[in-house]
Formats: sequence, C-alpha cells, structure tokens
Amino acid sequence: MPQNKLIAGNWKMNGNLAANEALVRAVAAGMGEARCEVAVCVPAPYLAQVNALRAGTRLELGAQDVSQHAQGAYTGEVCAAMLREFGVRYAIVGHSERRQYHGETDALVAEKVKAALAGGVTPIVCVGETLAEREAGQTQDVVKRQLAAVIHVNGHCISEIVVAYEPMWAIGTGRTATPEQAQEVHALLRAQLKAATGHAERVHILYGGSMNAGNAAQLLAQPDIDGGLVGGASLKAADFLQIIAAV
Ligand code: G2H
Repeated sequence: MPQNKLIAGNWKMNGNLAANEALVRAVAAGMGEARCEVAVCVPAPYLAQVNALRAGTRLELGAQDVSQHAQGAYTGEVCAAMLREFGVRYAIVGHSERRQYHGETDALVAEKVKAALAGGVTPIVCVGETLAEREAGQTQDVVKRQLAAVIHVNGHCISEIVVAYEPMWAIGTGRTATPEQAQEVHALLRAQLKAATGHAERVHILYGGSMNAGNAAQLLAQPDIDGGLVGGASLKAADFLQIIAAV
C-alpha cells in the first residue's frame, strides 16, 4: 500500500462562488497536520477559483473529467494541458455517472487515461458494479474488465494512476459497502495490478460510495483501502474533515 492515504472530494455538479470559498477555506484551515493527502475535484468553471483559494495550503486540486484529445475542434471539451494551467493534479475518469449518463465505454476511459497521463494529470479511474451485477455474482468480472481496459496504456507506468472502487449501488444512496465487501474487491484489484505491472503497492486504490464521517474509519482501516473518493460528504467541511481525521 502507498505511504500516505488519499482523501479526494468529488463535488460533482454542486457549488457556487460563495459556497466554494467558505468550503475551501474551512477545509484548508481544518486539515492542519492531516496524516493523508487531501484533494477536491471541482466543477471545471471553479478550477481557477479553487486553485487561487488553496494557494499556500496542502490541498490538492482535481477535475471531474478530462478529454481524450490533446487539443483542437472538440466543442465543450477540456484537455489535460488546460487543467495543468490551473494547478490540477488529478482528474476523475470513468465515473459511473459518466459511464451511465454519457455513454462512456471502457475504451473511451482508456483513451482519457492516456491523455491525462500524457498531459501530466493523474487519472483517478473509477470502476464498480451495478446492484444487478453484484446480485448475479458478476462483481469480480466487471471490475476486472474495467481495470484491464486501462492497465495497458502504452508508454506509461500504471503506478501513475489512482484507482477508485465505487460500487454503483452505494453511490449517493446512503448504502455503503461493508468494509469486508470493499476489502475483498480492493484486494482483487491490487492482485490484478500486481500481476500486470509489478507496481501494485504504489497505486492508491480508493473506496467511493456513501463514505461518511460515521463509516470512514472502518473502511480506511482495511489493508487494501488507500483512501476515499467522497461525494456528498465532501460538500460539508465538518463531515469532510472528520473523514480526513479518520485516516
Ligand atoms: C461516489 C461518491 C463520490 P457519494 O460517486 O465519487 O459519491 O459519496 O455521494 O456516494
């Protein structure tokens, strides 16, 4: 497992200038001597604002998506080089909401991972099964397929990516995977990374899906859970800080 855990907030499509400022100031002030790395992945229009607000703090900045293209006539897209200009270190790629609502496929996710790495942005690659897939006993096959698609990205060492296991049935539902359920999948992903690359111990494997102040400590105590990708609970400074303190 990596030396430090990573707690990344995923604001999704939430926020406004005033609320962002209050939230970032409170998180930056409250994280103090956090024992982990902390990042917030914010909507694209607010990257510049949050980048300025985090100046002089240990808070890292992330985006919620990145284009598979490097530049050019792709209306509405944002490329990795643009993200870098605003201090972005991470980009979430292949979140289930993008797979579900925007038709993102394993192949497109792999292209985005490649473009992010080429542009100096670390992709946080999301994998996870639906409830129907879990109930049909297909969890392992689904996450292995999703991870396999991004493992062999030409020319880059896979240890440069972050993986997030987000069971879709736990996202925003208040229904969290048990620590044992999550650990089982994380161990599987670690083994797959190790078999394919030999670098598995350096890769952060985050858990995401209704992580909150009440369940974070138990999840983060699992040997293969290297941090969290936190949605709803990252929008309230007190909750997010409690998760950071649970590391
Ligand atoms: C899963 C997670 C953050 P939430 O999507 O990526 O959101 O914590 O609200 O379930």
